[in-house]
Parts: sequence; structure tokens; C-alpha cells
Amino acid sequence: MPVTTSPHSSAPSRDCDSLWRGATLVTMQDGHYNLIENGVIAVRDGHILWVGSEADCPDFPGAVEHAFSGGIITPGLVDCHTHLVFGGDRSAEFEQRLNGVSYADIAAAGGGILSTVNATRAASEEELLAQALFRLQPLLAEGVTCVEIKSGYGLSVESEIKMLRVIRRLGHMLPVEVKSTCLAAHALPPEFKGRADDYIQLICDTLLPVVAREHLADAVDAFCEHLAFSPEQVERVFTAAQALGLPVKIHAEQLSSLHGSALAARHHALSADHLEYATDADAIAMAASGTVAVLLPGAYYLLRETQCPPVALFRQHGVPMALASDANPGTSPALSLRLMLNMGCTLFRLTPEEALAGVTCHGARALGLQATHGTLEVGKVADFIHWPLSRPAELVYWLGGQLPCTVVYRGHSRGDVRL
Ligand code: DI6
Ligand code: FE
Repeated sequence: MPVTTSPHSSAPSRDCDSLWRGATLVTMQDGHYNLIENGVIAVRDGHILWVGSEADCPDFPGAVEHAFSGGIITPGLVDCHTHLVFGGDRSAEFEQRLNGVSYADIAAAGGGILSTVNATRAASEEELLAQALFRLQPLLAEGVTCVEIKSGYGLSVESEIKMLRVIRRLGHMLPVEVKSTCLAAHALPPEFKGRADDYIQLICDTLLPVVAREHLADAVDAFCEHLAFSPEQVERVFTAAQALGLPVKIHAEQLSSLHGSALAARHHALSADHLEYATDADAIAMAASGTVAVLLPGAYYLLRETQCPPVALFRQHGVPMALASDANPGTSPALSLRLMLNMGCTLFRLTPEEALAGVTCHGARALGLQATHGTLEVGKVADFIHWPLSRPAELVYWLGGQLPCTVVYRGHSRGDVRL
């Protein structure tokens, strides 16, 4: 914990609220560590007013001083792909899979996503909220200051809206920036069996207009896969979303290659996620549109996949890579983004610098927040974390456990904010 000194009560009108000093800044500007040893961050009105080294620091009279003795300060962590709101859990299926039943077979037998759909439909808004709070708190405790949460387990107008309302309420209850994504095109609801196009029409004509009118989502996502929706169906959802002014994202190339990621790039998607089976042409299309590749090592790990996303192609073509938890009941019951940092390196061969960029600046870009989040730069929101660590790679290196850290959210230590 930093030592805090109060300013004089007779301080003139302040041009700076607080100063944070005594640690190495890992600014993550342009996706690189960009270290500033013995750095200072000045904060005003929840934003970064000044950042630089102690030697260059101007006088900020009246500011509250927070002095660390060493360690590093990173931007607040961004988990840009989660499904944290859902009813029930799927630990029984986890057990089935370990007894040899495949994910596709479980889904075909009405399990998988659909079992969570039943539990989510049956749950009240209050129950969903309480369960999501339980899952969100561990993420926040390890330095997540911005999280995206998807709907997609309601699969009816009423239940999708229920999920989206819970997501919005979480953002108002906790000191974390919550971005809401409508993933109604996640799976085919049982009552639409054999009528996938009719379900797509319901999403486009009925659900999305309500979602847009009530500001319930910041983006629209779709699962493009043989066991979900075809590229043509996904494109109908994208066209409807964009007509309502909502940006799009995609779950693509997770289990097979349908070129959903290239389709998403043609629609200037914020991100394409999973991407184990993405091709050279997909990567080229994503690079051209600035679509972020969101890598999800938790699902790869839990499904015991063997095909890695083409990290070398993304590097070669300059596709920004984000890393996220994909926290969901079926394929990634992950409640630690720090663990994903390690798995991104160990399983996908990211460098620690790339992994950290994936949960800071590129994670922010995957949410369209690159102007306000993800780096320690003047003008950005003052979300940052102090870690008592020697160097940024140490954050990626430790496996599990809870590292002590000081979380600053919108310029205030979370210790001062009620969780
Ligand atoms: N891909 C995933 O990994 C999750 N959704 C998706 O489209 C899985 C969701 C689940 O199994 O509940
Ligand atoms: Fe997902």
C-alpha cells in the first residue's frame, strides 16, 4: 500500500487531484512495455493529467501524494471477452468430457450451451446478478478495471433483454467499466429447431431494435460455426446491427474454418475471437480493417484442442492480438485473467510483452476503447494497478495465487471504493 500524504487545507484550486510515484511505469503505449523508471502519474478528474519520470515532473501544488517504494504500475487490465452472466454451472459436463464425450456430441444431445440456456431462462434477474457478482469479484481483485460481458444464454427476446439488463446493472454496482455485448446469435434456441433463419429474423427485426433503443448493448456478436450459425446468417445479424449504429464482433474459426473472421473484417468488426483455424487470407483481411484478434487460451485448454491460433501470421500481418478469459460455464470457467496471460505465452507462444498488450491496449481496442483505456498516457482514464513486482514479465510468470496489488480506478484507489 502506498503512503498517503494530505495536501494543505488552504491549497488553491487544484489543477491536479493526486500524484502516484515511486514505481516503474509500464505504459504499454503502442503495445510495448515502454518503461519509465521512477515514474509519476498525475491525475485530475479521473483522467491522467501528466505521466513521466520523477526528474521531469512539474510541481503540482495541492495534490494528494501516493508514494510507492518500488514495484511496477501497469494500465488497468481489460478482459475483453467474457460470458459472466449465466444460470447454473456445467461441472457435470466437464466430468462427461473427461470421460470421453466430445463438446460437439454434448451440444448435439441438447447439453452444452442449451443446458445453460435452460438455467438462465429459469433464473430471475436478481439470481443472475448475484451469481455474476460472485464470478466478477475474483477478476476485479486481480486488477481488471474493464470487462466485456455478453448475453447469449437467453436466446429469446425476453431472456436476452433480462441478461443485458443484468450486465448493465453490474456496471453500475461495481468499480469496473462494463461493456455489454448482445450475443443472441450464440446458439439455436430449441423452439426454433430446423428454423435457424427464422431465429435470425427475430434477432434482426425484433430484438436488436429494442436493444438499440434501450441502450442495452455496446456491440453485437455472433457465433459462426457449423454447430451455431453460417456466415450468411451472421452477415444478416451484422447488417441489422450496423443499421442501428451498433459495432460488431464475431466468434469465428474456433472449431473449423468458415472464414467468419474475414467476413467480420469486411464489416469493420471490432474483433474476431478464438481463431484457431484462421488462415492467411483471414489475417490479411483483419489487418486491413484493424480488427483485433482476440485469443482465448482458456477454451483451447479446456477443450484440449491441439490447433493453435496462427500467432505468427497475426504478427506478420500486423493484426493486434488481445487475450481474454472467455469466462463461460462450458468451455472456459476461468476466473483469472492473470492465468490467461501465462497460458497465452505457454500454449500460444506469445511473448510476455504481447500477452500484457493483449490485456491492456489491444484488449481496449477490441472494445473500441483505444482512445480512453489500455495505456498510461495523458488524457486516458486513470485506471492503473501497482504490483510489488520486479518487472512486467513477472506478472505473466506466476501461475495462479492472488498477488497483492493496489487498484486505482478512475483516479481512486479501490480500497477507497466499496466493492
Ligand atoms: N464459444 C465458446 O467458447 C463459448 N461460446 C462460444 O461461442 C462456449 C459457451 C458455452 O459452451 O457455454
Ligand atoms: Fe466466447
